[in-house]
Amino acid sequence: MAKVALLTGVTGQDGSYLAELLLSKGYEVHGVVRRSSSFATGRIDHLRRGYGTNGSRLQLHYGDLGDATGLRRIIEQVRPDEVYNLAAQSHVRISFDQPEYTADVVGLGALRLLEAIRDHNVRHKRSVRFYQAGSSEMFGKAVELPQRETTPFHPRSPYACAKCYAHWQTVNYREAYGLYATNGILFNHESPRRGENFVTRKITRSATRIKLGLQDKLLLGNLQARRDWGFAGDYVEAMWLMMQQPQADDYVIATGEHHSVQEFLELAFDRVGLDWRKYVEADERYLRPAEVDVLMGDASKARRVLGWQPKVNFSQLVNMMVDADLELAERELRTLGR
Ligand code: NAP
Ligand code: G4F
Repeated sequence: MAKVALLTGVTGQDGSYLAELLLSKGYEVHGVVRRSSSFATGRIDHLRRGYGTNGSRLQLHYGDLGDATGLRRIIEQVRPDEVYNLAAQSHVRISFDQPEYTADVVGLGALRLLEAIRDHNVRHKRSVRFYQAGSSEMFGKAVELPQRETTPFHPRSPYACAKCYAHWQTVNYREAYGLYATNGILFNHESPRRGENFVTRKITRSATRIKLGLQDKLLLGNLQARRDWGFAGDYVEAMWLMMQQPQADDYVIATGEHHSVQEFLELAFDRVGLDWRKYVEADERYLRPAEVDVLMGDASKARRVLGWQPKVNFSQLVNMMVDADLELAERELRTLGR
């Protein structure tokens, strides 16, 4: 019998890579999508093509992390073996504009799923496994560098506070009810599928559009912030590995290197043969009320226990994203008939 996985956030960057990975492993995959006035399934359409005719094992269900009844119904219908909670209002800057909504979806959303799984397990004598998409943002104001599983949290945004709540509820359900509930504490991970308002994708999209004359400048905030950037495709493998262990636990997933936003800019613009200084302007709208200056993770526990390590390095990641966005910009140019 194929294992059954349920993914919230299946339409997001990580959801799309994880769905691909699980399908390739023979899973039956179910995804939760929220209703919107236009389709949000662009990242997973290639996995759904022919559904109903060629037996695709990806099925979608309307649901929302704000709606506990709906989540419970989906879990009852799908009867998953593994639930990956990837859904979130995941933009840190925007969480300062929408703190209450962010806390509801990110913090209480995780609790709604945990409660639904707890009841489902008791009712059906099952042991559904739960993965919580935790974030290095929880470390926030660096107490130590690199950050590891034992580093205390010091969240610096409504988003990070909500992720801390979800993290501790996940630990609590493991300890209180014996749930197989695991926290991945993932550092920044990017890809050509990254949302366009995160800094890496904003840079690669702009550099390539500027190169082709589709845009003339790029407005950015703090260029000195430093992040530990990896490739999303590598990071979803770590999520799956965490869910295959005999015991649930918490793991940091990171590359162990940190680079500034400016270094990312330099590499991306170099790749298309441009000098970023001629095009980038500072815009205080992109500054945050509280900034996280530096994040860098120590993933030695994941390496030791899960046998996980990243395959794509920083410059390969930048090049992969620039090359994909150059193709996208060329398509845009053709659509404009230029
Ligand atoms: P993403 O691209 O922003 O995707 C977020 C997903 O959540 C989308 O599918 C979105 O649906 C869905 N969603 C948002 N609000 C929802 C709601 N109320 N109910 C149901 N679904 C909702 O994020 P990502 O980069 O893939 O990240 C995946 C998870 O890992 C997130 O929880 C994020 O906070 C966490 N994380 C990410 C990173 C990173 O560097 N990428 C690092 C650490 C942790 P729509 O498509 O409809 O918007
Ligand atoms: O790309 P960012 O928006 O990512 P951030 O804030 O690090 O959060 C991402 O990674 C977290 C893991 O650590 C996830 F939990 C979270 O969901 C998300 O995926 O910003 C990175 C840095 C920040 O210091 C920001 O101030 O880039 C700086 N930055 C400078 N100019 C900018 C911009 N960020 C954005 N989004 N847009 C700018 O114009």
